[in-house]
Amino acid sequence: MAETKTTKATAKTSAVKLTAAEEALKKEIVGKVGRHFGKVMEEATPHMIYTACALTVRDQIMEKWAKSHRQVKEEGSKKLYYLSFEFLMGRLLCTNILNLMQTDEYQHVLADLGYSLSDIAELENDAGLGNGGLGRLAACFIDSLTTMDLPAYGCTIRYEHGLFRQKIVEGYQTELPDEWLEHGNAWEISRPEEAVKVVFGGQVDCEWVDGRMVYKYRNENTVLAMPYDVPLVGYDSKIVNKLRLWSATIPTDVDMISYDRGTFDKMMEAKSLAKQISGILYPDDTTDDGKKLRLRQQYFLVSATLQWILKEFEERNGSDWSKLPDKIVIHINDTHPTLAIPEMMRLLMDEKGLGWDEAWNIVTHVFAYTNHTVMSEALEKWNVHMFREIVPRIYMIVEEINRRLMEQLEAVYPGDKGKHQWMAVIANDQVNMANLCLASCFAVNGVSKLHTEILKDDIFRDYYVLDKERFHAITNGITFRRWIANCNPELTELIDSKIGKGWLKNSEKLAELAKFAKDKDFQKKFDDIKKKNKVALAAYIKEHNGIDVNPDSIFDVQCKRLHEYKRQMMNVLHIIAEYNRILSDSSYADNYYPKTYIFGAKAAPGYVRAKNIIKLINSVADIINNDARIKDKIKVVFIENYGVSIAEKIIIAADVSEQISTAGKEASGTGNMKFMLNGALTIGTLDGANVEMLEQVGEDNIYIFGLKADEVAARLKYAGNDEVKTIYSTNTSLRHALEMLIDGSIVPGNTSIFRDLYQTLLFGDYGYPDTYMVLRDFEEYMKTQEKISADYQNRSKWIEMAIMNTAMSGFFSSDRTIDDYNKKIWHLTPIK
Ligand code: 26Q
Repeated sequence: MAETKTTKATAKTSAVKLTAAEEALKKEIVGKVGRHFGKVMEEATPHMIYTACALTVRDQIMEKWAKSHRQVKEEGSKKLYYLSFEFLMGRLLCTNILNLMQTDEYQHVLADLGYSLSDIAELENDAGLGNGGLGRLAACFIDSLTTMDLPAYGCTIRYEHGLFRQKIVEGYQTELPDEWLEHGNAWEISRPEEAVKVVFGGQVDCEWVDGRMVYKYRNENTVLAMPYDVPLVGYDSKIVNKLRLWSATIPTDVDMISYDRGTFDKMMEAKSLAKQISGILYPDDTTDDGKKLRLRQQYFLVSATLQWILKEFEERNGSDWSKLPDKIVIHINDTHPTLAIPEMMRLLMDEKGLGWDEAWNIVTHVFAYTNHTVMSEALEKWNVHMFREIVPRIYMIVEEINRRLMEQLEAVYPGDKGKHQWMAVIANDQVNMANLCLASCFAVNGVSKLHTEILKDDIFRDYYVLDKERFHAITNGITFRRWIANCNPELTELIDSKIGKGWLKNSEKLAELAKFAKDKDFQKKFDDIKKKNKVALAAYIKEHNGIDVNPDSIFDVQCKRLHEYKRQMMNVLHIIAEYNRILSDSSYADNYYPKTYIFGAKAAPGYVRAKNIIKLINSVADIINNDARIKDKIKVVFIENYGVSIAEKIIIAADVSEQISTAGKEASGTGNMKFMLNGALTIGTLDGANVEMLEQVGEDNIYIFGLKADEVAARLKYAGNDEVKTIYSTNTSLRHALEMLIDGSIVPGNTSIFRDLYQTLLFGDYGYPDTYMVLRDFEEYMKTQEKISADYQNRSKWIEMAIMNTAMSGFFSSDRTIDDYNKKIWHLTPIK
């Protein structure tokens, strides 16, 4: 349960007389409380009120749903299935109400009942079925698809536990289970009639029967995939789409009558397998058992989804499978759902009786793949022995795909064994999932211009040169409905008052705001809203961290997954350097404009170094926040359990957005766009979508620094630490900050705790120092920060720049991204 305590307002806050429609809505809500919980309003808990509201919203969506379903069917529309292991939806009550255009109505009715909509909405647990950008992107996409009336389904696992809940204990991250379903999920509808079986393991025997190969399984394990549908409405749109969540359970037809030991044991085994499969997002995969579980999760999602897709197709179009590519497109969000490709081959051949060539011709026109990372450790590879053990029939198909691929490559590059290996689906006893996508998908895309260039020039180069047409650059985007309308209603209203409401659906219109950037009255209103949001965040920080922060200080924010390439480390080293300078240089101290550094980040539970960086941030915070000598000029805050809902509060209160990844490493970033939209200025490298932000907003309105992607790549080619040595010996403030990591001044008396962090920067893991260019970029970062502090004090100029950021962020709407995907890849038609 979300932690905010909501009690009924003692006096009615409503001053508004309800309209007839609002009276009817009120009756509905009161009725739900009675029918659903058997309570009268006086006895209802705030959580019951939340559920009652959600159910009234759901009813309205369901009415639209039936109609939309019929229409999609009648129009015979092509459909998109977006397969993703993550859907980071956050809360749904307010976005659904906004999308139904009923925010005022719900606000009035709840006020009349003595509650506030925003307090009630806080009671919803975040659907945190994801970890970062990739999962949130999926959630933004489904909102945009629906808003644009395009028929689409999101497909994922109904994890019992989403990403862990982070609790900071003595500065360290600890992980607690996320209990998002503890009070049920008001949005989902279970569909037991559409459950399907998914088969794992065992042995596969081949037999010729009536001139055709039949595959029979022995000693296999079967789980039942149970679908739960969450209907989704778009903003002021006709269609209702859905997110389908698959939950694993045991098949109900287990023979319990012959209750012999073997059956019982098998049932218990199946039960435990099922429980694990949809138990948790990202099980610990440092062990073989953990890896196997993750592979089972992958097969579970794709097998269930593919069976459903083919069944739907067959019901609508009969069994002319050659029509499949005209009627459906399946998008693979990173390589995690790649097994969908061989699974479709299996279903078409083994179940529907197609031959290899016929099936392959269909499959290679149905799947599209997005890559989200160039980091080698995130490019999935599976050990062939494990793969064969878990999904034996799928392994046979992957082997055949690889065999045919090798034949083709031999024809194109005769004898070039190195290239064959590099491009192979199976090589060195591993199944290479990205290569499986590259060998099978009709479209491949990167998520920003720069990222796509890197894919084409570097990691996917050999595939690119063989077929350039398939590769697309499609820059990510964010839904403006959640990332401004919902989370920053006052700014939304201010913008509406100047340029009308159209921009929420037609984001390019935001540019019209530019002409007010110098308008003093508009500047004041814009700044007042930022200040109000900062005051609210300061209150949150006081409540949760017990730290007083000054809302007039510069709120400098870095919130994102914790990773070395994102360089939270550079940010902390810089804070230490500023702190040292305030203590040692009185004229610097006198002129120092107060700053509040805000961090939010989860580290992967097995990523020890990332967890140490969290400890470092918290330890630096302890030292600085409690040092009277710096007179509260710097505050450092680590906000626990960063996720969608807290992001909505932080982003709108930021003055400065830290987007400081090592150039070439951040595929796109989407947090960067959310901050820009809400009028924060970016300090960033030329990486990912920052490059395009610069293009949109112009160099006067963004703070760019640091090595470029090609300069980083050049340095990574040659081991050698001359550059690092020179920096260490010449940059005294950096050296001093680094030394403090190991001289016991950050955790008093402890000289070992941050030694690994020190060591990796200066000497590296394999004798190659500073892999992420923290030291190389430090000086320029520091100078850029100084410029920001100076510029911030020219208030009018700063607010003008902030307004320009909001105004020029229209390009980053996910509606534009979806339009790009649709024109280049999916070719869906909006329902009429
Ligand atoms: C891989 C192998 C084994 C286990 C887990 C994984 C794994 C899981 C999740 C690898 C990567 C992810 C998530 C990646 C991610 O969130 N990438 C981000 O995607 C955003 C949307 O495109 C981009 O904006 C970010 O730049 C990118 O980091």
